[in-house]
Amino acid sequence: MIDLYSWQTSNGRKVSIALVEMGLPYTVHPINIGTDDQFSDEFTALNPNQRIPAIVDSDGPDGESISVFESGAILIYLARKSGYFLPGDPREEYETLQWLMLQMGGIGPIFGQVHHFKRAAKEPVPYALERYGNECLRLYEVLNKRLVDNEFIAAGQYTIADMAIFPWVARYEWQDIDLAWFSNVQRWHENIAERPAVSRGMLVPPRP
Ligand SMILES: N[C@@H](CCC(=O)N[C@@H](CS)C(=O)NCC(=O)O)C(=O)O
Repeated sequence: MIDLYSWQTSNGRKVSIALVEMGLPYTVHPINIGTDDQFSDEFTALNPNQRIPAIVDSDGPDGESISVFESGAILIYLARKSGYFLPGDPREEYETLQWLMLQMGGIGPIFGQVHHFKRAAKEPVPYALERYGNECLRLYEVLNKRLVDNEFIAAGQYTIADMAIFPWVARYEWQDIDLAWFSNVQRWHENIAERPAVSRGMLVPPRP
C-alpha cells in the first residue's frame, strides 16, 4: 500500500494522476499547505524540504518500506513499480525523462513564479511579471512546437512527462494564457483532460 502526502496543487496532482492511471492502491493524507502542515515534524521527517508531495510505499523495491519526495522522482518510482508510462526502450526512456526534467527544472518553477507574482505578491512587481511572464510564454511555445507532429509529449505515447506537465498547463487561466494562442497545446490539453484517471487525480485530496 502507498501512502500519499499531498494537497490539490499542480505538483501534488502529478502524483495523484499517476497513481490513478497506474491503478496503484493508495491512501491519501492531506497536507494543507495553507495551514502550514508541510512544516510539521511528521511531514519534515518524510521530506526535509517541507514541500508536497511525498509518498511512503510499505512494499519498496527490496520489500522494505521506502519514502520518496520530489514529484519527478516519485513519478519515476511509480512508473518503475507499475511498469507503466515510462517506456522500457532506452531511447524512449531518455526522451521521456528529458521532458520530465524540463517540467521539473523549467515549467514548474517558472509557472510557479508567474502564479506568485500575478496572484499572491504583496505588491505588483513589473520586472518580475515581465521576466517570468515572457519565460512562461516561451515555454508554451516550446511545448506548442513539440506537439505539432506529436500527440503526446514524448516517445509517441502517453507517459509520466504528460502527467507532469498537464497540471501546470491546466492552470493556464492563472497565467493569463489563452490556450487558443497555442493550438497544439490546446489540443493536447483537451485530449489529456478527457482521461477519466486525470479528472479523478486532479481532485486528490478532496478539498475540505
Ligand atoms: N520540486 C518540488 C516542488 C514541490 C512544491 O513546491 N510544492 C508546493 C505545492 S505545489 C508546496 O509544497 N508549497 C508549500 C510551501 O511553499 O511552503 C516537487 O516537484 O515535488
